[in-house]
Amino acid sequence: MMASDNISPDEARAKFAASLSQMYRKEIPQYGTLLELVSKINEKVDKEAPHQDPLKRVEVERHGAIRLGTPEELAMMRRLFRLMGMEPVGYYDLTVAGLPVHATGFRPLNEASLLYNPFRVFTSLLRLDLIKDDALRNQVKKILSLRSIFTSRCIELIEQLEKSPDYPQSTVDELIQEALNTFRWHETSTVDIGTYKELEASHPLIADVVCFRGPHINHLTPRVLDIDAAQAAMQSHSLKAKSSIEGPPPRQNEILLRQTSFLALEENIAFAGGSQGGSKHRARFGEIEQRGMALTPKGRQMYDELLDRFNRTCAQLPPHATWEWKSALLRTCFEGFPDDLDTLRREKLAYFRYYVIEGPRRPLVVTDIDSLVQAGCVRFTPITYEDFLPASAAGIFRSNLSAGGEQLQSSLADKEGFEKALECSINDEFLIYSKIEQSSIAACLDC
Ligand code: OOG
Ligand code: NI
Repeated sequence: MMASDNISPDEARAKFAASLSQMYRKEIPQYGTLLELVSKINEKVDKEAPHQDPLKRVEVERHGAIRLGTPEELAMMRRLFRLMGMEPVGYYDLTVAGLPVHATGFRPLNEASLLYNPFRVFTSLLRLDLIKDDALRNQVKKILSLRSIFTSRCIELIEQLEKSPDYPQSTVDELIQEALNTFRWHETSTVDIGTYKELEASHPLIADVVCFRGPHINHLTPRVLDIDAAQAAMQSHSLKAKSSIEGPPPRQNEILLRQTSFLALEENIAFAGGSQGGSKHRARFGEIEQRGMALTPKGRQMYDELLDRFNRTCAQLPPHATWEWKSALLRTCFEGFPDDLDTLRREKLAYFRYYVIEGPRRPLVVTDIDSLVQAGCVRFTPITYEDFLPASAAGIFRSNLSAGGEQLQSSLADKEGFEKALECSINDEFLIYSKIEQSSIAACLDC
């Protein structure tokens, strides 16, 4: 194969994201409606006000989510995603929210790749160790051991591309087509209705992970530049929007991530062993998100504390408390979180990227970046948050699963266990943002 036929992992990721989006649009027409309304809002906001990321990036920006059953499935998924330039970043423990899963986000690491296409996948793994009933756990293990979520050709291609110094377009195209099979929806469960009901009763999430041939993509999320407008638009397009927006309140300078979704569809499924129908499954939904700036550990701690205060106060509100009431409360709780860029920067609450401005004269003695900022020869913009939020993720999970299931009592993070399954370590999100900030500072000082 000639070298000119090679494509890059970034191109592979962009192609894969586009193919997946096309497939999901066919599977879930409401996702198409969501994309259209988001596009219109983004165009309008882009015309009216400047924002952090170029519209070209925002327009293709999506995240998806899958739920895996075994360590082997996770390890192979990691190998597949690596070929598309996506690495695991962040550990999300969802047991705190009563969900028997933990997760990571696969995403590109460097700025150029993020700009090219920031596609990311929230990937959770079932915590078999948390299924207390021995018989049930063994049954789950047995069912999962009988499935293979990747086609054998997909695995062959992964192995071939891992060894090859080349990245031929035709091989990558074939890999993408094979990989799509892993993410598609299967109407027929691999188990009979009795087993399905039993697993659903233990936890609806367990039924969703265990009873199908593969980890159907359960949502694809476009990025919107004004989530409050999008929430209203969803309602006027008869999409059953979740009542509240997860994450921080609206601000002048957006932080982290705000998310909302339309509720999971109730889909008819058929069962193995002859019984066709008889149950509905809720797993697949649509979500939108607005991304703000990445916070430092100090900023993140402040965010977590304020959100915690909001949740505690919310728990005391009467049951008829409306979303308007709660969102006013959320705003009040966050009043103490500075909302101007310079304070956020000086107090080291958020990460920034610094760049040199042509024109103003540099001070004779440059001691640090602040002296350059004060002299007006360096400016800064916030770095976009590229990851997820565990509390928001839990809220999204919960509003899209059928009610029921035993509540877990414990909060048992097991990052080590997750990394063992992954067969590599998870990247630290703070370190990634901090490196981007530091190298931009070094470049400005060096100038
Ligand atoms: C994942 C839910 C979490 C997000 O954006 O935080 C998520 C799932 O339901 O599998 O997608
Ligand atoms: Ni999501």
